[in-house]
Formats: sequence, C-alpha cells, structure tokens
Amino acid sequence: MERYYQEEIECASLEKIKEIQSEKLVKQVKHVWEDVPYYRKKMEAKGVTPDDIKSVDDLHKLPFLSKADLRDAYPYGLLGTPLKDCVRMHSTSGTTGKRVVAFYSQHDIDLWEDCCARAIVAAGGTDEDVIQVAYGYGLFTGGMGLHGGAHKVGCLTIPASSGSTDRQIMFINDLSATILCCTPSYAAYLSERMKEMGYGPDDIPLKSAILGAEAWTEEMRKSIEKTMGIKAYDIYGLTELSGPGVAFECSAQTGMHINEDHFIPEIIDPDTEEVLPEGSVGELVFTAVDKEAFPMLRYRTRDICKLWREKCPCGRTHIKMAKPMGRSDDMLIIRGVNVFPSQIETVLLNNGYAANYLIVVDRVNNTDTFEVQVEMTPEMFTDSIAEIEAKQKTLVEGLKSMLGIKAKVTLLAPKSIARSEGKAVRVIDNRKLH
Ligand code: DLL
Repeated sequence: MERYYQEEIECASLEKIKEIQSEKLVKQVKHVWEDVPYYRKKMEAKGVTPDDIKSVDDLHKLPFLSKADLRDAYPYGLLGTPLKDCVRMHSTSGTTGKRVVAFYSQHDIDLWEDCCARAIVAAGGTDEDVIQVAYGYGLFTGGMGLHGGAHKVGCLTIPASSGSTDRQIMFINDLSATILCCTPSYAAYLSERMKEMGYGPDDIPLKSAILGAEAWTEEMRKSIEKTMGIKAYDIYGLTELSGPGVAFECSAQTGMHINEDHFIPEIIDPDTEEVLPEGSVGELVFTAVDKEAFPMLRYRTRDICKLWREKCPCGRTHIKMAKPMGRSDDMLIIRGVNVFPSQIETVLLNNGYAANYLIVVDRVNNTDTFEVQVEMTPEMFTDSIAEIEAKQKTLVEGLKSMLGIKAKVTLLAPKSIARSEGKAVRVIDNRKLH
C-alpha cells in the first residue's frame, strides 16, 4: 500500500492545488513588495504591483530572478525577514566566483524538511528504517536537508556525510542501513566498491536509495539498482529554493512530483523568456510561495526540463518534471552542436561502460576539439592494441549517431579517473569562451 507523509496535500485535486497556490502567491507577492526593496524595484520597473496578482494565472506578470540578481544582492539584499529571524544559511558556487548564499527562518527549515520527508516516504521510508545520509553535511544542502527529513519520518539517521567509503560500507552492513542518500555518482562508486569486496545484491541490507544533486541517466539507475539490489529514486532541488526535495520520485519512477504547494513551476524559452505550454522542453522556473527569509519569485534555474500532469499510479497528484536534460548555461556547444553530457553517458553505459568518464573540450586553430575519456571496466580490460582500437571505434560511431559530431575516444585503464565523493566533475572545457 502506498504511504504518504502529507496525504491530504500530496493527493489533493488540481482545483485544490490551484486554490492553495493562488492564495499563497497573493500573500507572498505582498510580502516581497513590502519587505524586499530589491524585488520591489524589479516589479516597479515592470509596472506590476501586488494588486495585479490575483491568482496563479497572473504569475507571468512578475519579473524573473536569476543568479545575476543573487550576485548583485549579495549577501543580504534579497532577505525577506530581519536577519535575527534567520536560523541557518547554506551556500553553493555561483556563476562568476561569488557564492550563492541562501537564508532560512525556522519556518523555512520546517517546510524544507517536510519536502524531504515526503521524498523519503515515497521511497518506502518509515520509522522502522535506518537511513544513511552520505550527502555532504555543511554548506551544501544535501546532508542537512535529507537529515531533517529523516528525523521527521522518524528513521534512525546515520549522519555519515560524504567520503570515507570503507566506513560507509561498514555502517551500511553493521547497522543494517535500509535507505542510502547520496549523489548518483557516489552511489555508483559505493556499489562498485561493495562488488569488489565480494558483496552481492542479496548481501547488502539496503532496499532503496535517494539520489540527486546531479544529472544521471536511466542506464546508470539500472546499473546501481542491479549491483546493490535496491530501488533507486531521483530527488531534485537547488539551494536557492531550499535544497533537495523541491521534487522527488515515487514508486512509478516516471518523473519527479514537484511539491507544488510550495514551489510553482513554469517552463520558459530561455532566450525569449516566453512561458511555454505544459509538455514543452525549456528552462525551469520556480516561484517559492512559502519561504519567508529568502522568497524566490520566478527564479530561473537554468535547468532544461519538461513538465506534465498525469494520473500517477502512486496516487500523488502533483505535477511531474522530467530528469533535467542539461542546463541552459552549461550545455556544451561543440562545433555548433548542442551536446548534453547525459547523452554521452547514455552511449557509454549502453556499450557496457560505467559512468567513469571525462569530457574534454578545447579549441585548437579555431576549431573545437572534443575528447571523451572513459575507463574500461575490469571485465573488458585488455592491453591488446587491436582490441582497444576496435572498442574505441564502436564508441566513436555510437557518439556520432547520438550527437551528430565526431569525438575522439580514449579508453583508460580501470580506476584511472579520480572518484568523486560529491558531485562528479565530468566536463573540462578549456576553451574559455566566457
Ligand atoms: O544539488 C540540492 C540537492 C541536494 C538536490 C541533494 C538533490 C539531492 P545545488 O548545489 O544548489 O543544490 O545544485 C542545484 O543541481 O539546478 C540542477 O542543475 C542540479 N540537480 C539537482 N538535483 C538534480 C537531479 C542541490 N536530481 C542544481 N538531476 C540544479 C539532475 C540535478 N540535476
């Protein structure tokens, strides 16, 4: 039987959701107009006042916020409450060096933890579970966010933080951890280590994992699920909006439900800023309608995504988002062609490689060079030049048919690319185009 953390709202009718969104939006717009002079100025420049916002249908009238605004207003210019009412901050890297700093009141922490608790329950979590949080604790939101959610659900929480892989594996086994929370690349690494140590899927006590903070493919999910004998759920979020838990996957594993009673999503054309109809691919924009201390309205995430509504077998009614397909700002344009790292990963995994790869882009004599370095798995490792060349050729062809451009492929020995304990670095762009 499907369980929910907050059933009434998670399964509310569309009509009810719109009513809640409208009521909260009207209140939130008044709040920023009165308390955030930076945003009020933006509204005035666009000729909008709180009187123009009567329901969620008026959302498009409001100005956007972007990372550039966070930089301009750094550090306190977007605060919605006096600093003395804030109880926490988190931070992440910004676009040009300045870090993004986000602030939380106790109310904001509470809502954020509720969102994470919804995700944990959707992944099968109850107060009987032992949850190992292997996202980084500290300025990054992953650790503290899932930690707070786990407490709300009543799980025994292991605040492992990231790193110390052998210790992670010891706790998973000795304390019979049933739910693992970390980045998908770290989950892949943990699963690889456990396999090497001789653990088969049936020896590992874990039943599920809640993985997010970076892009990962279906192929990577299947491989993690198989190696550890678990179900792996996606979770999405960003620091500016709170952290993990903006959206999460349910047992259907077909897109993530957005917690739309707190975050109203839109999809826009990143160039024209025009709002696109449901189902279109474009940039994801969120309006946080409950946040007091750091009230983000129409925040441009730069994540390229798609939204749709469907009758989900899990019973939740909230709108779904696809796995982000890349970012409108870190999408690579190589020889004029748009390239998403996830496309490359798909080709590699479909050809039996693990997600241990680097994309290296440079510009020589005014022409882009494009190299994909990937590790051979221990099973396929060989030092026969002929065999290596044949394998490289297969990948070059696979990438060509996926992307339409030719890449140089370099096969590396197993374990030659440094493993990440947090978000993996997959792209090295030496072109310095910005
Ligand atoms: O990564 C929050 C988080 C922590 C989410 C733990 C999930 C789990 P930031 O460091 O601010 O916050 O990075 C936010 O990461 O705009 C996306 O580009 C990317 N991202 C987050 N979750 C996913 C995901 C956290 N499930 C940025 N799939 C976002 C793909 C993701 N990309």
